[in-house]
Amino acid sequence: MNAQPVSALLAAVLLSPAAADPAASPAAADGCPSFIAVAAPYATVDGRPRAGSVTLLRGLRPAGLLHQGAGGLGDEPETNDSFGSALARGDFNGDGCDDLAIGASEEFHGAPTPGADGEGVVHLLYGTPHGLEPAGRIDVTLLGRRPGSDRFGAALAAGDFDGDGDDELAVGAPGAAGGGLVGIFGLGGRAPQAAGVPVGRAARWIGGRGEATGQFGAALAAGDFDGDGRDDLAIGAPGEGRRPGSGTVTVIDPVRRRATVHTQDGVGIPGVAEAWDAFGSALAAGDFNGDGRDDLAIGVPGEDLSAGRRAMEYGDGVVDVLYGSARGLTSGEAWSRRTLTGTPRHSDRFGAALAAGDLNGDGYDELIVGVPGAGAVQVIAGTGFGLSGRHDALITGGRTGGFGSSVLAVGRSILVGAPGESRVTVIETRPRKAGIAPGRARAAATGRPGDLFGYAMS
Ligand SMILES: [Ca+2]
Ligand SMILES: [Ca+2]
Ligand SMILES: [Ca+2]
Ligand SMILES: [Ca+2]
Repeated sequence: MNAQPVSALLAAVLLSPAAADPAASPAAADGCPSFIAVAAPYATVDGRPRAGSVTLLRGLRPAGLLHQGAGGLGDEPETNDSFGSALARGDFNGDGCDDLAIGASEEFHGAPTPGADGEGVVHLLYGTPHGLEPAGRIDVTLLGRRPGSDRFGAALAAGDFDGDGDDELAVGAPGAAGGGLVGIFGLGGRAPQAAGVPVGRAARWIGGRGEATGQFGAALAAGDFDGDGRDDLAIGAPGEGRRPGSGTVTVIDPVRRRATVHTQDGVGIPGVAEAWDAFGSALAAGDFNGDGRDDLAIGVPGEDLSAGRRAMEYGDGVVDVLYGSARGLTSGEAWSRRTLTGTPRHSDRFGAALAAGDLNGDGYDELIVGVPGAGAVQVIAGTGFGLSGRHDALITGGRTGGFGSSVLAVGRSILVGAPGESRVTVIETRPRKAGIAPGRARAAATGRPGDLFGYAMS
């Protein structure tokens, strides 16, 4: 999801149970209970506002609550920690059970610096037959850096970058000095809690020029774009670019040390890089045309299409999609509410959140696009020819609360977060020849007002 600073208040998590729906849970390895994690980074914990908590759902029913200072997680819940700033699910220790990484991007290791962005920490939990168990913490010192206003843990992604069968963890620190930094943990059979590999503009093999407000690492997505059997990492830097805030996406192979920088001015990408487009503020990888290589969807929520007041915080929004090939990500296309159902408005922020998943089971991933300014989600069908605009579905969920600020595909259902109202809705889908038709919608879980329940999901 996008990294816009969250603003709100108070309160511990209050959960409303929902009906069991085992079909909507991801498959678990034998003996490991499956789970979905929902973050509430502004939840009050032990009287500390914005300390943050993460709710575990089983069968889409609340089944556990995680926060700092309990259950062996370590640390203490402190005001403004924002535990749950990002989530990633992966098998980090290679035992076949899904594990969970939780960012707390505003954590300070010592006394907080008033008004400054946090240093950040990431908590690891390993999946076991008894549920998730704490597996340590990682921070920027494991990249050989001293902590600063890094916001380490503002974005997370899991992927098997070295191809050895277990997942590595990529951690974004978009506030790190030099315009942002990404750390990759667990490469080459190392434990994810050991020293990681820093990836930033200062590295010669990455190239490009670091910009103080570039936000390199504000969004991350892992996918095998060239089909060589190892995942690649897409790194969004929505504040970088030729114009202020136009945005860049850098796709890297951290093992071979290769990098390609994409912008809206690049070959294969429609559109022109303009100020405040925020290209790369959301990313999702999926195989939209079923050729065995992952494709990359890039959110450009600040893109202008309609007449309307131009400002940093607004945009009609487009999503650029680059298709994978043996040479990596090459040809592209653009999607917007001009080419899909709906009419663009300057406050839509189409593409502020993205997810991919094969909702109808035909072998082609669908692309799920959050449109939080319109309180909507759009689903574009995957086909053998790629995404198809003739088969899109528009799902609306109310104009308030930011419905569509976060999205997640779970089996044949879609989870949609409305963090402004601390609400997560599950939308069932019905398969069509291409793509889906929306079915029943119901509340999956809710949190207390102001705790931003649903800000991130995994
Ligand atoms: Ca595991
Ligand atoms: Ca690996
Ligand atoms: Ca690859
Ligand atoms: Ca499909």
